[in-house]
Amino acid sequence: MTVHTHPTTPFDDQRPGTSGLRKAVTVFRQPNYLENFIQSVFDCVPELAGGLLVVGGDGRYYNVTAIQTLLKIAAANGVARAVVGRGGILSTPAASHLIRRRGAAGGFVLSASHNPGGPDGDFGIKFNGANGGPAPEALTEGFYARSRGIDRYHLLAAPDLDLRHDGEIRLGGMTVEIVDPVADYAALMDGIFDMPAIRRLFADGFRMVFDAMHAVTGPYAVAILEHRLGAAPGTVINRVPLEDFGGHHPDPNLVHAAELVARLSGPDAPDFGAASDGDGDRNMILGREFYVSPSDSLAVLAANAGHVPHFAGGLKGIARSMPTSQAADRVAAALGIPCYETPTGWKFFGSLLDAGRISLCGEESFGTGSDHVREKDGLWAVLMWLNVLAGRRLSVAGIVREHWRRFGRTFYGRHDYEAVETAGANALIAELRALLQQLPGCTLGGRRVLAADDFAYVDPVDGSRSERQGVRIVFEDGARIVYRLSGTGTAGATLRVYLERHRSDPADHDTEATVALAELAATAAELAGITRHTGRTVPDVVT
Ligand code: VG1
Ligand code: CO
Repeated sequence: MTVHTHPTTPFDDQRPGTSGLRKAVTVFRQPNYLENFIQSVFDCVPELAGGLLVVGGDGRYYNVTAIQTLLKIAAANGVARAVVGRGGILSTPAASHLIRRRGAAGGFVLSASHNPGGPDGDFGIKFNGANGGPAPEALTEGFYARSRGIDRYHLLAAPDLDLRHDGEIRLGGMTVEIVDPVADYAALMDGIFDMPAIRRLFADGFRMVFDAMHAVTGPYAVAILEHRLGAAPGTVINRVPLEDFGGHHPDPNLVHAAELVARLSGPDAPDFGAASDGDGDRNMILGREFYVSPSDSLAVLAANAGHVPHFAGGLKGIARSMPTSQAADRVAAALGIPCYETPTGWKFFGSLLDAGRISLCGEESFGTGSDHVREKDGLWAVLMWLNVLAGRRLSVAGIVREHWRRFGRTFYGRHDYEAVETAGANALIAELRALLQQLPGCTLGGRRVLAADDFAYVDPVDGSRSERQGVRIVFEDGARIVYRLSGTGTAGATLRVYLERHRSDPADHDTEATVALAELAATAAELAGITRHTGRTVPDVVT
């Protein structure tokens, strides 16, 4: 087996977005496209040579093909050992854990997360560093810069490997170690939660449904929920990972997890429902006929973390992404701990977690996590809820309603306008930016604007600065409107409009969120000229 150096020419569209490089499969299949990006990472991370590398993906179409190429490039770039999930499978949180546990120099996670898969779907590749977390912005910008000047890549001329069985294989100078994707992750969960209490909860007749959406969490959820915790066989639905996720979006929200939502309604519904996404880092939490908004979930888990052995010493701090509701801030204030506000994307939580400043963090986009890994973690969030339910022996709705009585309810909604024309979306944001200075003091839809800005973040640990992270309008009554463009979409632009409003009076708490936010939504649409710029009158998805 010999190393070949292949000449290549750059592509100009390899800038990683919110969560790595995400493109249509057809884009990734262009000759040298994958090779260029991977080689760019190796050129920017010299520690990989002679080091250990973790590799796995969410099992979508092109996963194994890409891993074969990746391993040959890794071997040609001097990686000493690659740890690969059996069959090329690793959930994002499990990959993060393996990187940390094995002291790896980094890892590649091959996934386009909640985007649809298949030959006409999307693919993605993300590099995580030695702390197990997504590469920080400075590094991903470095990958991009390198990709624009790349003129060669190194590849070992070798046959494809059989990744179906645990064990070790030599690939040139590199050892490939194939491991059970679930074992280490399940052991980590055992050490975090009060598993006997959760086991007793199930033994006492508690029923749940977990929707793996034919994505990566199926094997993890079966092993942990059904085998270790004694949930009834069949608790995990859509449990077999499929290359095209059965033709669905593996996106856990009320629209795409319709089967789960239907199961949780009706008199015979189970007590608890949950779903995860393509790569296993998201979570949606449902009670019987009850939806927990992700922003509330973060706040409720923070307020109840004392039931979980891992947090027995208390929480150090909480962080949330800027568009996530301020419900968690109220809990942090009550606990007397700091609450940080970061830009969208998990990479911004890494330095706070590494520095021990926060224990819990979350995003409105169905992402919740803690210091146990450096990614958001879907199954962990489900176990966290189960641990709280086992400790409190209340219904999901009971816990959330009690939380609202104590802290007030923060009504929350995100309106997504998907695949709109890029020029119109950019113009909309540009016009909003131009308006910002005039807004404070104005009255919009009956509310006075207190402040308006384009969110800029200075990392309190390393001082790095990130600009233009979302247009934010804060009203005197605490309500907010936030606008930003997605960094994970692959067709045109996706406009996200985030709305929130707080109500203390319990008499208001039973209002539907869409009703409570209707005025604010109208204000947001009018102020930004959404119809004028996008031609749309209603959002595609409301979460
Ligand atoms: C979206 C979410 C963001 C999340 C990101 C990755 O990004 O809004 O909160 O971190 O997806 O999630 P954007 O730029 O499209 O709004 V995942 O599950 O794809 O790793
Ligand atoms: Co994901």
